[in-house]
Amino acid sequence: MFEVLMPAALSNPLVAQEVGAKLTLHKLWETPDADAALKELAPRIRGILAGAPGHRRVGGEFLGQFPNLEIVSSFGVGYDHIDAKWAAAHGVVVTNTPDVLNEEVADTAMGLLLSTLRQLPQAERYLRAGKWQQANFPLSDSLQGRTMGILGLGRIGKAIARRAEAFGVKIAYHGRSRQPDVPYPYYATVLEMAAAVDILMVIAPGGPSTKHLVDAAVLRALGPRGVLINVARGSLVDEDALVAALQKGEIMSAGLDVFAHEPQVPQALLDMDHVVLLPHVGSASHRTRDAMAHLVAENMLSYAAGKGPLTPVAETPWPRLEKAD
Ligand code: NAP
Ligand code: 8YV
Repeated sequence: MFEVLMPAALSNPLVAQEVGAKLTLHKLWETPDADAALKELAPRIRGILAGAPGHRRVGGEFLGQFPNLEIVSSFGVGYDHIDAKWAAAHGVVVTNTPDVLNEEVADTAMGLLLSTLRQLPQAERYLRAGKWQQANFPLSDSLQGRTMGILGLGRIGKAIARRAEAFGVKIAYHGRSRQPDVPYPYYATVLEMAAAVDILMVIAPGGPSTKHLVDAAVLRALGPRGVLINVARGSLVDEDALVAALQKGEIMSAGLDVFAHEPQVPQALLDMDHVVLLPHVGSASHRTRDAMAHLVAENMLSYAAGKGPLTPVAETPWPRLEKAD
């Protein structure tokens, strides 16, 4: 029997329903004494259903408790909360939920960008406060005539680029390498790209290799008409530097779906009326969250049936690489 552990409840109930219908599923948070239950279950657990960022960190210390662990199936495409290198070194496959959320997150990114530039949330608050009776809402900035630099032109970055092009926005991009089949100008550093654009769209993975890629110097290079949109992870942006740049007018505005210490949002950002702040809702529609949940379950079920995982992450390719002697 393939026994699976769900350490914490996922926001979408489909995962537990679909996995629980076919495999033995242990919901740790429902047990009265989680520590005792963990000790007793640990040797039998072959699969773990993990939550999204903001949920508990799935590091080697946690995973090391399960001597017969084979697969961690995680809800979300970003897996910076999972120690995938530890998993690879211990023969554990990690899966995520790529592609099924591309269009939703790209829609959210464009909505956030338009909201930030055209001040749509502020205009709505103005109307509701009855201020329209006294005067029209002030004129806003515009998306037109702008150039967007995309930090991370991957699956979601490309879906954002397609949309931005349809809005008449020019595109540039930065990643670790130039993509030969991409028509947009490539910049080898974020700093050079920020100096050449007036929208910086952040949609690269989180984790140590991208920590604070957007720092004070990048924000200064983006300039006083510059707008930062972050729909990736809070860790990519130096949040203190961002607050300072906004306070000093070194950039014009920001639209943020993600933060350094979710669900905490710095008071300084909450106090600013010219930024737009969302509670990490990039993929958060019923349709897309159901598609993600289904893929989490399918990864586990396919693996347990001996057919291998559907969407393993890069660090744990499938079939497993042979170890060199
Ligand atoms: P993806 O297809 O893997 O694309 C990631 C892109 O980032 C690639 O183009 C990659 O290009 C670039 N990149 C990776 N490491 C980099 C580095 N160190 N420096 C510069 N660029 C780097 O990923 P995706 O599916 O588009 O998802 C991107 C991220 O979006 C996820 O990891 C997740 O954190 C975030 N996300 C957020 C939400 C939300 O709700 N707000 C929803 C979904 C996803 P190179 O390989 O050339 O560097
Ligand atoms: C998460 C995300 O799934 O996929 C990601 O990387 O950030 C989101 O889609 C969301 O945080 C789930 O709670």
